[in-house]
Amino acid sequence: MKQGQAQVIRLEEYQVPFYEAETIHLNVDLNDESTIVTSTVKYHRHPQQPDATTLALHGESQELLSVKIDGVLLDENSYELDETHLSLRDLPQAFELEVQSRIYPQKNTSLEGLYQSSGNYCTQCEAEGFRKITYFLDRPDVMSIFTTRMTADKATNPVLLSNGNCIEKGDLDNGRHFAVWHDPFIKPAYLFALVAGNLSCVSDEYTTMSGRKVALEIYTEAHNVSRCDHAMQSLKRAMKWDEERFGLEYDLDIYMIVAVDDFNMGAMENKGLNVFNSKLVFASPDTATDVDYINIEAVIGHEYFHNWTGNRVTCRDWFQLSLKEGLTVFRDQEFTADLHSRPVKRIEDVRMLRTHQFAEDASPMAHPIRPASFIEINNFYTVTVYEKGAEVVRLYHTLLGREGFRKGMDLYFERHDGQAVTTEDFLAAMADANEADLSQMQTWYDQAGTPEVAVTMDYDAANKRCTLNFVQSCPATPESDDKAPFLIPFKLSLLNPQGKTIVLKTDDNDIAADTQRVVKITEQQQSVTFVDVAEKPLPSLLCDFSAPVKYHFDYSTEDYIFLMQHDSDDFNRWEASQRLAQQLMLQMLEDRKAGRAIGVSPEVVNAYQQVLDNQDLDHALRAEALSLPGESDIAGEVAEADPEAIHEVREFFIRTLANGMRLSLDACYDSLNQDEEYAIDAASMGRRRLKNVCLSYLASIDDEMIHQQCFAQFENANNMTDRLAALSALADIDCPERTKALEVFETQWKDNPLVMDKWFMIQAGSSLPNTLEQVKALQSHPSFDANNPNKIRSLIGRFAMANPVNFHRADGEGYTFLTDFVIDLDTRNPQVASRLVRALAKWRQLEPVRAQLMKACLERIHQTNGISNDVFEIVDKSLS
Ligand code: B3K
Ligand code: ZN
Repeated sequence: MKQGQAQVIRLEEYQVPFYEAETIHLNVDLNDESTIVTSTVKYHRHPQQPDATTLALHGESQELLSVKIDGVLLDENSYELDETHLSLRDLPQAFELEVQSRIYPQKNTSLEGLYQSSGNYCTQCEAEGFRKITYFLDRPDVMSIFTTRMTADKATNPVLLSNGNCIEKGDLDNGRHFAVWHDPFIKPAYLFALVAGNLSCVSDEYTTMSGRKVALEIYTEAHNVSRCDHAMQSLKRAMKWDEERFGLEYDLDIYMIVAVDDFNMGAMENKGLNVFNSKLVFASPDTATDVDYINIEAVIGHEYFHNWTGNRVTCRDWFQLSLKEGLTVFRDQEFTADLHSRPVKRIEDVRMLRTHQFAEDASPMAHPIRPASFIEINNFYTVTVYEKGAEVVRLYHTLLGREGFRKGMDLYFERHDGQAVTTEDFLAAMADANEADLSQMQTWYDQAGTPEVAVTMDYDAANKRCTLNFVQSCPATPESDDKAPFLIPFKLSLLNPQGKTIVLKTDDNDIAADTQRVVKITEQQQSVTFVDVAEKPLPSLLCDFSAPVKYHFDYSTEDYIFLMQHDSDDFNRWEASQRLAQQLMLQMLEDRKAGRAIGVSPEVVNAYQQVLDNQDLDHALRAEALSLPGESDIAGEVAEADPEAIHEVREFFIRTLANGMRLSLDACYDSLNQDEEYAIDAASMGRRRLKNVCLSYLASIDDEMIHQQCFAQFENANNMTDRLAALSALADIDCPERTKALEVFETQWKDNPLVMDKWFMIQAGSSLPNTLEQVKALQSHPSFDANNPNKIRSLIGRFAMANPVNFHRADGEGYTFLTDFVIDLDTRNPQVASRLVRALAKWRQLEPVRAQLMKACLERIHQTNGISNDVFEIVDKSLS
């Protein structure tokens, strides 16, 4: 049904709205069967639309009860109503519109608009969920003052929350009560939120830099209050950090966070009333891993930082999504880097960008960080808009320096506070504040694809000159084949044969002389020459990953080993370990295909062992260097990928390293496997990380003693990080300890849904051959819930997105399973279905037999009657 209807929305067709909404009063009457929403809005004609007399309000999934203009009831002939709009005509310059409608939150399985989670009411309005609550101009450039009155049964819904401040509350007849909330800041409808239910509150307080007291409140179901401390402390750290780093202070008297179990994504930055997926709020050492702790802090920070980058200054339209998301991700990355280990954070972010965003850029879903068109905006909350968007923001920071960047941010807020703006406005603020010409930055917003830079080096020994030549290109992507050159800040250094970085000078008077240099590549081809280079150096390229590009340089194995040992840039030392592993595994794949024997040289084993043994390097960085590129990273580098071959080669490489480093692995594991009190600081997390990397290497060796060692760690651990690491090592081994550990875990945690997510995830990610059958069986487990996004992501998502060897089973059963699941889920929750179906999108990168099987599944979905716009868009783009 949708195929014919799917409408493409284009950036170039943007028009200012005909009318603006000054104020909106919502009256929400929550009842067991249904909810009656009355919205009263003061509209006036937009100054740039002097001739407008019509207004098409967005609205869907509701029963319209009445429409009044300036108090006069309209009859059905005076407006038009269809599935998505309420259209009014013959309108005056200004008027008050009252619309009443009925909605059914209890039946809302899409988790968009007003819905229920564990019996409590909550909302999700971004991007276009408000239109499922009432008829309104649901677009981000329409900003209004919101006042919300809620009425509900007091016994079942003692807590009634909305944005801003509570200005009135009281009891009503029949056991009901009411509350009125008023938000003094103008905002678009996507930032509206309402929560009602039986929730407990954890409260605290923060005093801002100007001395104002802000009440901090986290709302959860009663049994989780003891797990909110980390979230609360994280919030306070975020508030302080934003004051110190960006001079930004919180603006309301209260900041609330509500944790819910059913949520389509991570969290939502509604003004003064964030709604969070409970997995990003609750933490205790026995239930949350180190990664969970860090993620909670980062996401609490991210949503808090949106108060300025997103809420105070918002997006003109949804094409500008990266304006708020890329910038806010950049801010949360910096928050984590400032509070913990900067190099480790950078490594993790780059790993994530490469694995997921580079893959997206190479897929049929490739889009610029500011897309030019979409069918369903929910499909564009992507790693490109978020993570590549953050990298583009980081480019300004690299080009302008910390102070220049801050000047740009200050000007951006000075100019645009209270406005809905575009990425051009951000670029202009950065440029104007620094009197810099940044016009070429626009290319990053308009062109998709991962730029590639081919680097060569010429060394002129006679004149001691070293020239680096750069040639940039960018593969064709759906929006264009012919790309203009990007502005690429390419940070580099040169290592002399003793492994020391040399001072870089382009001529004798070079005042910028330093051991690292940011070369601004602006042309398709460009060179830079350094003088006084006494001996032929080895370049260390793209230090700190200074731009989201791929580069090629003809490094040998020995070069990488040299860089692993000597590079003074933490990031690039890690990078060398990754590129070496990648290069070797790609070679092994070719050897295997050609029927040649595969092997790993003692020099290579030794290089990784030296990293492991290097006491001068902190534990986390050693762990990162030993964590090799994943199977999907390798798949992204080959044509006609064969997931089975990739899996075998990678396992072989790890096993060979493990056997070769056995003594060091044992020694390192033993030295780190000490009884220590659990703490969430960078040093303790680093120790656990390295210990568990050692354990996972050891587990690749088929040895009964090691199975017992894993089980011992599983049993004795005093925290979830160690326990889960042991369980996940066992998950890939067919041994009695595996079965026992899974049983013990299930018995202990069957009543904790967030911990059970981990139990599902571990099994869905197993490389053992019967995993698909296990996943199917687990769908009937009492803890599984096919309507809960966390459960779906843990079991089905993990299997389809992060278990290549089993998802890509040669018989195609993995694809069939996912396809059936997606078609069924789409009828209830299109957003989550549309995330899952992306697993099929990269069919063209697979070897022909699997590619055809995947394509057939996509075609089956494409032909299914009634699929949502969400799923249709992904499937259609994947096939075209
Ligand atoms: N802004 C929300 C994401 C909304 C997703 C809507 N499909 C969370 C965030 O990025 O902070
Ligand atoms: Zn965000």
